[in-house]
Amino acid sequence: MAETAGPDAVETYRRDGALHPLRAMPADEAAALRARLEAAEAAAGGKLEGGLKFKPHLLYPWLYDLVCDPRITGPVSEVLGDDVLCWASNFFTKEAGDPAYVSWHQDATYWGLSGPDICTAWIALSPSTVASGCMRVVPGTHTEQISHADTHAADNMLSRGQVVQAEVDDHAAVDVVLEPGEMSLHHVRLIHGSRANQSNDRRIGYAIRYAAPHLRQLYSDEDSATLVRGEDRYRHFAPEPRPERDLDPAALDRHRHLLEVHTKILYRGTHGSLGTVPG
Ligand SMILES: O=C(O)CCC(=O)C(=O)O
Repeated sequence: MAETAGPDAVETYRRDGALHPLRAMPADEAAALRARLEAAEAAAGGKLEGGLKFKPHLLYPWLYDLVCDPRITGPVSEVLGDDVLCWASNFFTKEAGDPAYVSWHQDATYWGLSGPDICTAWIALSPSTVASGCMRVVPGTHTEQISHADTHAADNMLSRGQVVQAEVDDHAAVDVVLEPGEMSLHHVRLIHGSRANQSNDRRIGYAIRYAAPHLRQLYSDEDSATLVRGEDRYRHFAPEPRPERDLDPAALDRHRHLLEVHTKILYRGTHGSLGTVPG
């Protein structure tokens, strides 16, 4: 599998703030990952909710290996630079017929990071189609940060139900249709969202947030990230070890602390919560 986003990729990403579709792995590998996720969900008693939604790569070694996979980090490094940290990851899973949606937003809004050198790789583990509520992006909207309003609306999958305070031209939006094993890359300031899942299969996307190591966390003295490519000459983020096995107790302990740190960052000035981890 090519570890590159292909010719013109950097130019396209700079212009549009997004690149898609890119093949990250063969479909059968994506199916195996989906089966592994669904086994983890069955063991957890349902979807990875609450604290398990936060940086699950620090709780499941197979996700840690995925965020480090050169077939993903290679294309990411072409747009971010040779040195790449994984700052966070989470699943966006919509059940078949699920009314859950994602309002128009820019990721950078509540993350507290000091600059825009952050790129999400969104990996499809099931068909992400117009019917299943694929991600929709508005190309070229990544050039400025716009303020957001918190709605906390029911069925909105975002932490605060935040929505960008600007008129979004629906006709300018592009559907990011992906087959299992394909991925998209999007810029941290790109306006994007998604509609409900009207298909009869789950829509499972794994969003991995990659950042350049020169960035700093502005909302907390403490933050952490995993070096996935190159070197970290800045050490602004504490390193994160690979979990030894699914939900191993040492990893759960470390994760509980990081969850508290991130709850303070993401919900600064509010009483929101990212939830808790079991155990
Ligand atoms: O999965 C979706 O529909 C939205 C994903 C998203 O908002 C993100 O990756 O930042």
